Amino acid sequence: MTDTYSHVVIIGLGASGLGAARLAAADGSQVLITDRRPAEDVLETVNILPPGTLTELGGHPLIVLDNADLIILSPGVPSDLPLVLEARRRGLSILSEIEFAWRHRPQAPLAAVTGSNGKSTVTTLLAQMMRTAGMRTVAGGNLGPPASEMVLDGQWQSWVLEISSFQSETLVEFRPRVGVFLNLSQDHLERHPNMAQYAEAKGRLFAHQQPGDAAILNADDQLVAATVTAARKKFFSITTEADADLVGDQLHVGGEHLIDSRELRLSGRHNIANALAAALAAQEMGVSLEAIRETLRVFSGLPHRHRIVHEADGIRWIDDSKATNVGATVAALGGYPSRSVHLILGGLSKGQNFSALTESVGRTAAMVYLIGKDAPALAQALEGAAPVDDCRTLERAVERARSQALPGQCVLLAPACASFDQFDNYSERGEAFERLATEEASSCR
Ligand code: UMA
Ligand code: ADP
Repeated sequence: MTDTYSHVVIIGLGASGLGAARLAAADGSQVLITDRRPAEDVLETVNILPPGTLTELGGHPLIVLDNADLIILSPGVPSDLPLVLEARRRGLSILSEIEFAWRHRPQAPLAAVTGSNGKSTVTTLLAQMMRTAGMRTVAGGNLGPPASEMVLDGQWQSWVLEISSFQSETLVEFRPRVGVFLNLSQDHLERHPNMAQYAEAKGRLFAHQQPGDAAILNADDQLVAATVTAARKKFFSITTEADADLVGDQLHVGGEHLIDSRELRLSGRHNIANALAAALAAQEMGVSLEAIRETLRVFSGLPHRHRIVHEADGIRWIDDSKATNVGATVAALGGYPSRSVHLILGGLSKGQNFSALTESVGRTAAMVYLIGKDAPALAQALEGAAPVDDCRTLERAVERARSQALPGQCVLLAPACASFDQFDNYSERGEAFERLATEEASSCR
């Protein structure tokens, strides 16, 4: 039975805040929602709030806490926000939106997926495996829809949630039956003060698991493998023997043959790791090996994650716009021959140190084209590793790559950066890339 609260204050009027407001209103709570943005910027969302919802916009005055008995945080709200610090000082209950939602369905079988990269892919793949096995399963969380909207929808038996570090940072009792930790590389250091705290935020997902639960961990990532949890640990690896592993081209789970990697529709070695992680998690959720295999034979991945979007004159154009951190770009470059990639990099660094790019860019890049605000930091990190052309815009980068690329090579957008300096989001950046690649190619014929 969910705790009921009389006065709920929600911080942040985005997708999660709106979902939480609807769910709290359905519980019968009086809801107040506060956003730092002024009314004119959030009017559209205000208009679809449940009737009777109070709003405090254009800032977060402490007075909103006066009658509150629960504070719900949107993921984008940092836990050192003065309003949150004051709520803590007053001893008020504080929950993240994801935990607020989970507390409405704590008994429903839940798999939760975290890591720096591959979360959306594995969340979607795992949910698809469960559906192939006949389960009524929904997927959401960080990849959307917000968990609160999933609870309101209610037409399901089991769920798979993608959990970001922003969401796990403040988890209190959240307990997935199966937790998956894919990998850890630098990301979101604009929010987490250092790697240790970023890792700790991710690790909280496993903190309340019990021995009957399972933690699916990457044996190839030391920090991930050492995750502290009371759950049974199951390991996956693409380099060594593990509960799910790769021997030659063959994927195995629990000592049984699963599939030949050449049968997978997903490409890249990082996606073999994702397939193994999803397979282990699916088994723990009660999915048969046959249903896992069947799903792996048809699942072709999500848009903007290392997908070929155009091929002309012997040159492949690959959109990996979702490679918004160094780890994803290094993974993307994993399978390419020496000096064969025309690589487009740049955007907002999010506090990352780019030196980890040097080895793989040096090995695979024929040329690097830089775009966006943090191009100077990238140019500095890559000095001497590969020839660099500062193009500033994606348009110019595509034009330059088109003129330099040779048959047999590829043009890869895997920017290692966020897109917000020049685009609304990574999807818009990926769509622009595909459009420019196609237009450029046809106008040059
Ligand atoms: N806001 C405040 N005060 C603050 C900070 C933010 O009022 O101090 C307000 C903003 O003005 C804005 C609202 O909060 O109106 C935005 O809230 P939010 O940033 O939490 O975003 P949502 O729209 O609720 O979307 C969130 C996730 N966003 C973030 O974590 C930044 C979405 O993930 C997620 O899909 C959605 O919840 C549903 O669960 C996006 C994301 O970029 C895709 N995630 C990051 C990532 O994947 O790397 C973590
Ligand atoms: P997330 O939800 O964690 O951002 P996505 O599945 O959306 O993960 O993929 C984000 C980026 O990471 C894409 O560029 C994708 O090609 C890359 N990627 C996917 N899986 C992995 C992995 N296991 N290791 C490293 N990079 C990966």
